[in-house]
Amino acid sequence: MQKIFRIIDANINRASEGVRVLEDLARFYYDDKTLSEKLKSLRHGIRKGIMDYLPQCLEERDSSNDVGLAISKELKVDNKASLTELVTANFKRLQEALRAIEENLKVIDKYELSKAYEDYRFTSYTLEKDYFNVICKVRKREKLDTDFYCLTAEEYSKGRDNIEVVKAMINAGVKIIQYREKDKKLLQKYKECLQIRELTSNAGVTFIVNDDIDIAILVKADGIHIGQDDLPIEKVRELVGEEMIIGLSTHSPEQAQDAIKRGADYIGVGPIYKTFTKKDVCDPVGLEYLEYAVKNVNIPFVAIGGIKEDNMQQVLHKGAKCIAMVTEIVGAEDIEAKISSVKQKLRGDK
Ligand code: 3NM
Repeated sequence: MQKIFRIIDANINRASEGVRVLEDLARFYYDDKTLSEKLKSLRHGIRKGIMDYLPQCLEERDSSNDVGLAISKELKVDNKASLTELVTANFKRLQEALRAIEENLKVIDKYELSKAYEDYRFTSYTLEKDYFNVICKVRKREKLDTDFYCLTAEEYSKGRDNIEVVKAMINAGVKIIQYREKDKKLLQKYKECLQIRELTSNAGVTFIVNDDIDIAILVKADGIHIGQDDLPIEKVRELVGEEMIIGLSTHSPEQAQDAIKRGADYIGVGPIYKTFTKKDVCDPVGLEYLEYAVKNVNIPFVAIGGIKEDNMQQVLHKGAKCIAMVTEIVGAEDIEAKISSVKQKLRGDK
C-alpha cells in the first residue's frame, strides 16, 4: 500500500504545476488579480494538505523509472494551439489529478483528507468558469480596441449596396463594422450578414449586427448592438453567451451607468450632434454627455450621431477615444478616400 503514495505524490505535483500555469497566465497575461489570488490559494492548499505525508511521498518517488515518461515524450497531443486550449488543458490536468488524489487517499483510509481534495476539485470547476469569463472579456476588449467605427445604411449609400460599401470600408482599414438596416426583410438582412461575416472574418475585422439577435447568432457575428427599447441586456446575454460583444445605445449618464451595471461590453454615446440617420432618436445630447462619459464610463464607448470630418476634432478634443460615422462615410463619393482622410485626422496628422 505504500506505493499508493507514489501516485499521490505524482498527482500533487501534477495538480500544483497545472495551477501554476493557470496562475501565471492570470497574473502576467490577463492581469487579473482576483483570479491569480484564488489560484495561488488553491495551489497552497493542495501542497499543504499532504504535508504530513511528504516523507512517504518522497520515499516512493522514482521519477527516472517512470514508465509513463517515454510515452509522454513521444506524444504530440499536448501541442497548444491557443491560450484557451492551454487553459482548458491545465484545468483538466488539475481536475484529473485532484480526483486521483481523492480516490487514492480513500484506498489508504485517509477519508477526511480525501474530502478536502474533493472540495479543491469543486473549487477548480468554479474557477474554470471564472477564468473563461476573464478570457472572454479580454478578447472582447481586443476586438473593440479601435478609434473608428463604421455602420451600413444602404439608403444613404448613393446607389451602392451594403456589400460594396463594406468592402470599401475593409479596404480602407476600418476595424469595426456594424450592419444596420432598419427597413429590410429579415431574410435579406440575414443573407447580407452572411456575406459580410465572411468578408470581415477574412480581414480580421470585428462584425456587429444591429438589433437582430437571431441573425447575430446564426452568422456568428462578434457582437450585437441594441437600443434602449430592446430586450434587457441580461436576457440578450442569456441568448448570445459570454463570448459575444453586447453594445447598447445610451443617451444619458443614467443609461450609461445602467448599461455598465447590466453587463454591456461597450456603449454608444450620442447623438452628439443632430442626425437624420436614426429616425427615433432623442435630440442631440451634445458634448456634455460625452464629457461625462470620458470621465465616468469605465468600459469602451463610441461617440455617435452627426459626426463628420469637419466636426470630429471637437469630439476628439473632449476626449472620445472612438468615433462612429454613418452618412459621412457611406454617402461619400469615394468611401476609401474619405476614410483615409478621417483616419489621418484621428492620428493627428494635418
Ligand atoms: N445611433 P450619422 S445616432 C445609429 O445616438 C445611430 O445612439 C445614434 O448617423 C445614437 O453619423 C445614430 O449619419 C446615427 O449622423 C448616426
